[in-house]
Amino acid sequence: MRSSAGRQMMGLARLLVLSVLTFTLCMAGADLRRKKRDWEWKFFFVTEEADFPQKIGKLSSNKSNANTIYVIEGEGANTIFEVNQHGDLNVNKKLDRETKSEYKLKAQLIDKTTKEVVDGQEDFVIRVNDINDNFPVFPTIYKGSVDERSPKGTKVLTVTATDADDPTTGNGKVGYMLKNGTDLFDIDPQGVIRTKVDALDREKQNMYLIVVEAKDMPGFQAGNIANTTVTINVADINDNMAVFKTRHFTFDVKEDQQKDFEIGVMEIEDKDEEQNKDPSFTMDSGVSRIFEVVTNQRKDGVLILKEALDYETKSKHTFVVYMREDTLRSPADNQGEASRTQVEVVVNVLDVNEPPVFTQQMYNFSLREDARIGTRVGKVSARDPDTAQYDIRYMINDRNCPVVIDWKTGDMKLQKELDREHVRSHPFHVIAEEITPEGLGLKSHVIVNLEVLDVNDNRPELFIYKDLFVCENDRPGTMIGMVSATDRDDHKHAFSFSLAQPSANFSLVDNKDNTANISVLQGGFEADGLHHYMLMVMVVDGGSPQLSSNTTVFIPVCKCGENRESRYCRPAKVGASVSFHALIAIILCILTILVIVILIVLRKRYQKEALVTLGKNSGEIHEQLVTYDEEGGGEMDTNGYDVSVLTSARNDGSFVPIPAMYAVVKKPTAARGDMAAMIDVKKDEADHDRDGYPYDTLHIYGYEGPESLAGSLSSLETSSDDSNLDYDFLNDWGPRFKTLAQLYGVDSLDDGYLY
Ligand SMILES: *[C@@H]1O[C@H](CO)[C@@H](O)[C@H](O)[C@H]1NC(C)=O
Ligand SMILES: *[C@@H]1O[C@H](CO)[C@@H](O)[C@H](O)[C@H]1NC(C)=O
Ligand SMILES: *[C@@H]1O[C@H](CO)[C@@H](O)[C@H](O)[C@H]1NC(C)=O
Ligand SMILES: *[C@@H]1O[C@H](CO)[C@@H](O)[C@H](O)[C@H]1NC(C)=O
Ligand SMILES: *[C@@H]1O[C@H](CO)[C@@H](O)[C@H](O)[C@H]1NC(C)=O
Ligand SMILES: *[C@@H]1O[C@H](CO)[C@@H](O)[C@H](O)[C@H]1NC(C)=O
Ligand SMILES: CC(=O)N[C@H]1CO[C@H](CO)[C@@H](O)[C@@H]1O
Repeated sequence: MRSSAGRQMMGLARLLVLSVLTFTLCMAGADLRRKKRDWEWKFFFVTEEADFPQKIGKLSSNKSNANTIYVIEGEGANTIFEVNQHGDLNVNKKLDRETKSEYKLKAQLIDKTTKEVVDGQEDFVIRVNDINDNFPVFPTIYKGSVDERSPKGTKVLTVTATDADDPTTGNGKVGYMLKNGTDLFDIDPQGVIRTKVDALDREKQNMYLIVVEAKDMPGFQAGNIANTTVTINVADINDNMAVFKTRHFTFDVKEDQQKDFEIGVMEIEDKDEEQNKDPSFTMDSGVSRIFEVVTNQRKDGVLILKEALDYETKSKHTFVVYMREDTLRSPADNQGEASRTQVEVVVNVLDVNEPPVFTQQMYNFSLREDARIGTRVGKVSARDPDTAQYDIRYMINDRNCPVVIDWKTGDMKLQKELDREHVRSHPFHVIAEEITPEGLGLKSHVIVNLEVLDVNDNRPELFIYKDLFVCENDRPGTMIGMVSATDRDDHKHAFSFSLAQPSANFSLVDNKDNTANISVLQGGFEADGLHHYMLMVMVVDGGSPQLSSNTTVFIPVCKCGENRESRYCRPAKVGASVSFHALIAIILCILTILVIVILIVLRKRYQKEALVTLGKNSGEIHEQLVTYDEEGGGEMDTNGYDVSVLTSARNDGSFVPIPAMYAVVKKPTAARGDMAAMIDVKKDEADHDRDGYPYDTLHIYGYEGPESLAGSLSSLETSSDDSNLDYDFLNDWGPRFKTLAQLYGVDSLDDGYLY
């Protein structure tokens, strides 16, 4: 609270003076002393920070005597404040007004022995008197801002210091003073800082630090002091003229630069902050057609190309660019530099080798579709825009182009026949290339469009609305149908219709609107009679030269109902409905399908043969096990096998193959009575049977008969005698049965069972 002992002493001295002053004032208002009941009443005052114990007053009642005592209660009673028998009120502690400025208490007079209340309870107040023991405080750091060139007296900011001391006294009041910067700023008693001049210049100094002092007891020399440093920023306005950095700008630009090309930057100088730079640029009208100046982010001038330059036309552009600022506060700080707001600019155009230029952006030519090959189409022309003026050669790099070009002159001729009904226009590119000594000349190309003009070269085609037929009950004059025509040529159609051959049965009326009506001339048609009628209609198109076509219209005769709905018509002649071409097409189709089928079959066969030669290794071969449990049921089984047949076969020398489920083998016709022949036939059959069972299928040929060496196993005939057997025939069987023949030959073993 207090800074030093010296200061405390001074403060105390001041306090004393004040206390006395206050007290005197109180006494002067003598009627403050209240007479109530028997109390002799008083205000009590105590000074804060005063030494203790200290008597601050006396309670007194005229009822007090030796037997009575004073009793107090309330805020601070008997702790801070004590009363003795005589009513002397003492303070036992240092008090601080800023903590508590008033104590409310009550007093009573009590009989010492009986404890009876002698004089009733009464309130009284002890006030703490202020001394200047607190310093002013600036609660925050202050920052302010003011525009440069602001008029004198412009408010910048307000500072406020607080003082905890009693605000009703000088102790708690605060006065302000600037400690420095007083040449530029002022502060008033309320702490408002204002400008004192109108010449603040951000470009000279953009910030001021000013010390503000706050002191209590304003008006007195004494008092407690606090100070703070206030920051005052000077804000920018546009008060500096933008000027060009240099007096000349020179730029080089290639002549082939496109529109909107950025030629260069013309730097400016402006001390103002960016947002307060506001230059705009102008040029003489002749120049502003070619060039344009815009500002970039830094507010410099950027020279832009507005139109393509041409070195050959003008190789150097010299002009003046003017700059001004519309929002400038005048007079500008740098008024003296006004001459630097305009600048001379030189743009040098640099020569560039440019590709050839065609005389037109695009060429349109047209030819009649009947134009002959070699007809002149037209001419394109290009030139070298450079000073070198090289010759040009022309090319068309399109093999399908119907036009050839003379490489030297650019003349074009037709090289293919045209057909408007096929392609209406032929767009193509013509390339022009400079012929330079080095070879690689620059190229450019142009689009040429060749339009094909129409010639009436297509005959009209008859067009029949709906089915045309005539009814048996049609009356003369009945309209049986309408025809029209189409034409692929491109002219206004004006078809005319007539009958190429006069008809006794029908009439044709040209409707003159590209249609014609066909009507019955005389009735009496019979569906069972003539198959159909034929009408030859001639159509002439309105083109030039005029073309016509004759078309035969078939009109069948039908049995009809009431409203000409046909019920039954004689079928039209086949030849009439199916054209010769369609017939050919159908036959061709059938032929093609046939050939394909044959090819597939052949291929299958070939594959099968390949399989056989490949042998068993091929995974394609299906091994098929065929079980032949075709053992007859014996003599008992007269259902499954007709034993009589077997028997008869044996007896009459014929044999009957047993029917097998799987291998149905044809009966060899010419093998009667000759087993050797039969085996040969079977072998041969098996060898050449491509479509039959796989080669490893077991074939069993049931053969039971007189020729079988095994004879009959049947018990029907048990009379067979082994001695009858003659094996000589084995020799006739050829080399394959040689071994057998040796074994069972005449002069071999006597018992001849062959298993
Ligand atoms: C005390 O003073 C009051 C008036 O001042 C008076 O009426 C009263 O009688 C006095 N009491 C005594 C005991 O003197
Ligand atoms: C005022 O005094 C402060 C502290 O000494 C200093 O920083 C500031 O620049 C001074 N201001 C002026 C305007 O002289
Ligand atoms: C401002 O107050 C500080 C302490 O709060 C002191 O050091 C400084 O000297 C004072 N400046 C002036 C100009 O009174
Ligand atoms: C060529 O024809 C096109 C469209 O058919 C047209 O836009 C163009 O202007 C024509 N050019 C010339 C040079 O006639
Ligand atoms: C041809 O037939 C149409 C439709 O039936 C009819 O409107 C038109 O009048 C006929 N034209 C003539 C010339 O009779
Ligand atoms: C069509 O027939 C008419 C008359 O018979 C004949 O004069 C004409 O030349 C024929 N037209 C054609 C294209 O055959
Ligand atoms: C039904 C009918 O009138 N038929 C006639 C059609 O025209 C031929 C001659 O072109 C006549 O012979 C038919 O009698």
